[in-house]
Amino acid sequence: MPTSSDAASSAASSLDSACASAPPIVGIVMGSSSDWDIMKHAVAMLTDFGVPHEARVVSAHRMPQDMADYGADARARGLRAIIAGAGGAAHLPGMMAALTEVPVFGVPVPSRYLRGEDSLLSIVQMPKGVPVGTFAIGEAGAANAALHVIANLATTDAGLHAKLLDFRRRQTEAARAMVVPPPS
Ligand code: RP5
Repeated sequence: MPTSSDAASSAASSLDSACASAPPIVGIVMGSSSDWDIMKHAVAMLTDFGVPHEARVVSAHRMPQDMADYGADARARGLRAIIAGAGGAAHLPGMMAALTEVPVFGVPVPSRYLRGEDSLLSIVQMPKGVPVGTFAIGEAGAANAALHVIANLATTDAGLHAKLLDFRRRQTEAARAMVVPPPS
């Protein structure tokens, strides 16, 4: 079974044609290209499931107008979810959530000095009224944000639901095949 890191390593080049040519329904934004090593795991998951998406750098503090424009246009462009990753004083997910009614899911990116605990608290502690669904720090958070979006889309998409069931089945089989101690 291909692993998510296999998929992630080829994420940039493996957008399948259906995914690449269809209008995106999921937007992935991140505060810097330095966030890509984490956020590529969300891209890889959406690519594997054939969910049309786009990925862009939209820095909250360095590109505030671009961020505002992205949020303002998101719903009209057909986006049904936005996955926003940022590190440090991670304003992007919360600001994006303030700018659109499209649901926003935040991924705390590990930071140099506080290992992403700053990113996590910045994203998760939204005041009441403007929610950001917040995921784990790092790679698992990015992959799970995508899986969460996929699960939501699958509630009204039978084909995507079948793919999600298959993903879960393969994951279960892989876990059942595990032995301890693990082979070196
Ligand atoms: C945040 O600052 C980004 O999301 C990134 O995690 C962090 C560092 O950005 P760079 O200095 O690497 O561009 O805005």
